[in-house]
Amino acid sequence: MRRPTRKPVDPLTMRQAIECIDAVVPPTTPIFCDIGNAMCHAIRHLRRRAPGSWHLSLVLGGMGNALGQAIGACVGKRQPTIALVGDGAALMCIGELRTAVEQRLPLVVIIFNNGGWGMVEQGRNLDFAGAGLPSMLFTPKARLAPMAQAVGASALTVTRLCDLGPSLRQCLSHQEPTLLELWVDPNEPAPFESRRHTLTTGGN
Ligand SMILES: Cc1ncc(C[n+]2csc(CCOP(=O)(O)OP(=O)(O)O)c2C)c(N)n1
Ligand SMILES: [Mg+2]
Repeated sequence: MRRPTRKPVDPLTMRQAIECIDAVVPPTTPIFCDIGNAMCHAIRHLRRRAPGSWHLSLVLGGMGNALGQAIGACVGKRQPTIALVGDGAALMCIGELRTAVEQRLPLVVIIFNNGGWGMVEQGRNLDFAGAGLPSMLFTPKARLAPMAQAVGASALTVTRLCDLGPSLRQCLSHQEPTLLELWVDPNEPAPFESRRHTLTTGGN
């Protein structure tokens, strides 16, 4: 007997994920965002944030800052707080989650796992195609949910858009540190054309 052919499921995109986060997370809930492609989508597609609830550190543009900032804010106010972090940035700072576990903070860390340094990979393909630079994708892809569990946090992994809203609500109601790992499309371009224009022309 022939098996019915399954329709392939489209991969979750960062844009879809950010729009869903914006719809589910209350506008006054603080969101701290790291550097990377998810940041570009968040700048463009987070639309419901109340004044003072959206934080992005672009002073030096260093990766790995959002988790520590979200922990600090959460220690101060003890309210549900979100960190948006790429898989590359998460690998730089995931151990800090242990502090949130010890302090029992209502922190939700959302990881956008596209399997590498997506922003740099996109720049490499746009500006240095054929220049022989190595790929910025990770081999193998890292899995962040087990790392969160290893330091005592709860963790969920989501691969489909239809599961994101319910999983995010579950994390927000948990009142203890949770990591929500999203497996997102590694081929989705980030909307950073205007930034690229500024970098290549000096803004002229
Ligand atoms: C400490 C530090 N090292 C390197 C960079 C350069 N950099 C900017 S974005 C980026 C990749 C980010 O990867 P990831 O966190 O996975 O986010 P993605 O772009 O894949 O969404 C790198 C290496 C930086 N901004 N900060
Ligand atoms: Mg990445």
